[in-house]
Amino acid sequence: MLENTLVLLKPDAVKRSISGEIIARFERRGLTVAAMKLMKVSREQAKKHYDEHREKPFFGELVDFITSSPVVAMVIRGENAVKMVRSMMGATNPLDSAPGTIRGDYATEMSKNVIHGSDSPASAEREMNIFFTKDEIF
Ligand code: DGI
Repeated sequence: MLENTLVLLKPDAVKRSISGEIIARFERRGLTVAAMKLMKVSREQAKKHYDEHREKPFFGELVDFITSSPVVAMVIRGENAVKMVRSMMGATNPLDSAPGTIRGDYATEMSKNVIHGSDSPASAEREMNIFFTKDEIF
């Protein structure tokens, strides 16, 4: 099924200038960029985005990090894009993410794990609305 998913290249990825390499991986795979912008995430957006983690001890750290410097926000589109992006990202903890995945190739720390991708079509819909207006998605 043709799907859209929300991807954030987190502040660590932008600072390390690896955004282009990561975008190229999605494009090579056959996924397309349907929306993209470099943006500073507001605390309000960050809290909404990470709402499911509101009660976790690391919630404050998550919000501080994602708002610390600009991210590349994207909508990635393709057949089963949600699942495909998740498999290309690799496990949340870089210690468990396989080489060949984005985190497995670029990340060493859980708190600086390079990328976010929506975990279900419902999350994708909710998260796209936090970062994009309808007319920014092509
Ligand atoms: O969808 P993911 O990013 O793979 O994972 P998630 O939605 O469970 O968690 C969101 C982010 O929160 C994750 O990318 C890194 C951070 N995180 C998750 N679990 C922990 C964590 N950070 C710390 N410090 N400790 C955790 O247990």
